[in-house]
Amino acid sequence: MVVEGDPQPLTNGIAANGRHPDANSNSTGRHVALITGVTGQDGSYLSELLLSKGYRVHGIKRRASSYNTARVDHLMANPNFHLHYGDVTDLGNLAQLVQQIQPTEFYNLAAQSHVKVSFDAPVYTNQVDGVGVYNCLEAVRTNAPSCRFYQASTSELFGGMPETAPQSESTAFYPRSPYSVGKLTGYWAVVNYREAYGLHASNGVLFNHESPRRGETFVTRKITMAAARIKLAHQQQVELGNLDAKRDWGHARDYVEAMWCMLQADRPDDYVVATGETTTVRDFCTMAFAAAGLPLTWEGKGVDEVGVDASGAVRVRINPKYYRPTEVEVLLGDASKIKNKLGWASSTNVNSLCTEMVKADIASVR
Ligand code: NAP
Ligand code: F7E
Repeated sequence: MVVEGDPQPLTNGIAANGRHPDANSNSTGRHVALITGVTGQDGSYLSELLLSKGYRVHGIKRRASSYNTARVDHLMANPNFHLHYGDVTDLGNLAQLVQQIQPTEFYNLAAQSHVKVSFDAPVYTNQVDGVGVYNCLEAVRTNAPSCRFYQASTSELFGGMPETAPQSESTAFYPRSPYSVGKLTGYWAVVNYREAYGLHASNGVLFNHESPRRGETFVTRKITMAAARIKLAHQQQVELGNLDAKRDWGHARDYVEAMWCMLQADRPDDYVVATGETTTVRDFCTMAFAAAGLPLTWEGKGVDEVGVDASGAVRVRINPKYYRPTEVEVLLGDASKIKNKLGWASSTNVNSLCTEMVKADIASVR
């Protein structure tokens, strides 16, 4: 598979009349998905899942100065996998792609997804995570109104005040970062397009989900990479922020199945997706270092707290630069609705998730 605009021949299948052969899929019954954020963690797992179900998968990737397709490189040779350049801030581009491809399912996974970074780039984050959702919805509404729509909403919407846990579809929203304020716009845009235009549009309110493909600056991956590198003597220690934050961590591979389930339902709706178990950052660290064969003990308090290994070496330290201006303290999801209505449940616990990530990171240390 080659991306349009690359110096190689064009193989994204858009014909001279501007229509992709998939534009006839609605009449032939073939499932055709268009995924934004295809190069991200979830985009890669979702592409694998849909290809395994016989879908034709089209992904939108941003132009970058170096290749950014590492997570989907293994899919490039699949004739049912196509990439197109685009950006969710560009309505014209999205509208043209939807018009040409006529997808039967649209998954909007694109986002500036880092909460801490959103405090540094609040306006940009809202352009992508808020206005970008409107662009996707408008592209679908005006060019393929029977296409089903999935929006990557987030547990960050809840704000994580300890008294609100466990959080479910009926928990009030209290966004605590520019990221979650942007995602709040996206969430309500989806509800509004469903009610105003009858679009089959659903929000997946997903709690944190991780994998060996997780971005390196999210806390789980930062920890599993550090444990692997310290084990193999490539690094001495790691600096973290708030060790007391609690997260409900599931596996991305399980969570993309929940996305798909939502679009197979007769009626669109909004669903919490979570494991129902919450773990502190500190305990995740303990788990990861144990999986690397480096059991940790914790000493000191506050910014002076350290994680020490059996030889007495300090392996984890606090650096307040990783604290956030406003923190989301406790996320713990109640996923009863999706279990009861769609039969989805998480199948990976945090310990197996963490062990899988550490093993993968040990295998890839060079
Ligand atoms: P990720 O790994 O950060 O991937 C984000 C994707 O969006 C990447 O492919 C990125 O492209 C793309 N992107 C960023 N800005 C874009 C733009 N302006 N136009 C088009 N594409 C753009 O995130 P993820 O963990 O897979 O999460 C997927 C979605 O779920 C995101 O919307 C995230 O906010 C949401 N979410 C994630 C979690 C979680 O725990 N993982 C939980 C709840 C919700 P590049 O590869 O070029 O950067
Ligand atoms: O932080 C704390 C940090 O950056 C988790 C995104 O996918 O999930 C993700 O957002 C916790 C926070 O994820 C470090 O303060 C401590 O309390 O891994 P994270 P996140 O902010 O929960 C939600 C559901 C999304 O929607 C987002 O897109 O860990 N923490 N020390 C740290 N976090 C980071 N990144 N780095 C540290 O050194």
